[in-house]
Amino acid sequence: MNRATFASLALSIAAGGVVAQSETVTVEYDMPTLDRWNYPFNGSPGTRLSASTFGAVELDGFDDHDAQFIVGFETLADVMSGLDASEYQVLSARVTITNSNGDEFRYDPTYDTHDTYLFLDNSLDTDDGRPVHLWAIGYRDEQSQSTWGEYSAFGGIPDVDPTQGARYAYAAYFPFEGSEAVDVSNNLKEEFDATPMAIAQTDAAVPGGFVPADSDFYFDVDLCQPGVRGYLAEGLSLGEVRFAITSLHAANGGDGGGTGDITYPFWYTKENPIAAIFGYAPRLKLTVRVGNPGDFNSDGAFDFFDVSAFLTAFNSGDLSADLNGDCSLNFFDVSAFLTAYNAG
Ligand SMILES: [Ca+2]
Ligand SMILES: [Ca+2]
Ligand SMILES: [Ca+2]
Ligand SMILES: [Ca+2]
Repeated sequence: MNRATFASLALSIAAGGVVAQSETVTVEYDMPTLDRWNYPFNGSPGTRLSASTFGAVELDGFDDHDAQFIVGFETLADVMSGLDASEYQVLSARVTITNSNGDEFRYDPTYDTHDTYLFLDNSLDTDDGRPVHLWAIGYRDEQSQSTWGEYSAFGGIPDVDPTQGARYAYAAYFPFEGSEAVDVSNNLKEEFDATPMAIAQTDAAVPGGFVPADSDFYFDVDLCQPGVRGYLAEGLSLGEVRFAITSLHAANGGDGGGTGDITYPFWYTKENPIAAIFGYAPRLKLTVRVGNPGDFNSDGAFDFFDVSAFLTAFNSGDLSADLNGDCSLNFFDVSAFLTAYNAG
């Protein structure tokens, strides 16, 4: 965002409480401002050199999604914070992470339903490997994004000792638009399926095959899942966008305890010196239209070119024209555009 535009945005907010024009901003961060291994038995949550994800499958007293990885990206310096969530229309978002361990876990690019985890030997799984999920974050016990961070305590009083249902910040999804964030940490015990906002994809392995070390996995956020755009908008309004990453690879060996070979991934954190050198830390690329979408081409003026750009996007099925956020294009979007345009 150039300084002049930023100043005029600020002026228009001061004047009327709403931004009377828009700016389309792409941010690209090669490192998070927050990352932590969100695991109950972890004395150094924010400073580990890697964060594993695995599941405590069939273990009472532990969350199914036992070892979670939390990443956050501060956007304050690039995207104006503090606006109403409706003033942020996220157009695309990609999170990328890189595994540090080689040939220990298998790649699965598709969702596995909860019933496929019923036996630890994976005998009910129809495709080898387990997917890695990207989720929103929900908070319990009065915690929030504003109070809970990289070095905060793991959690409070568990539902079942020693740690089940205790984590302050949990992987979450929104079953329908307008829903509260629902904890997915125990979706096996509670026998439900939840759709993540993305499943990790990589070009470095074939589905079912072992993954070599230092492979990039990217999550292209599905902005059409209920609640996802609202969640990202709220993060941008707070000045930081956060995600939870989980997988339900069985917790054999290493961090996960027990015997046997490690079969789950480890992800580089920003604290890892190798990650800093080679660019393996969690990354985010996000494009958002900030402000009044009536200024559809984000040039600061409301004129014929906005109408034309909107109609072109609308007619080509481009979801940037989906102004009411329901992922379909129809009369309601035209109406929302005209309302926004006339307010400009
Ligand atoms: Ca699968
Ligand atoms: Ca599978
Ligand atoms: Ca314009
Ligand atoms: Ca729509």
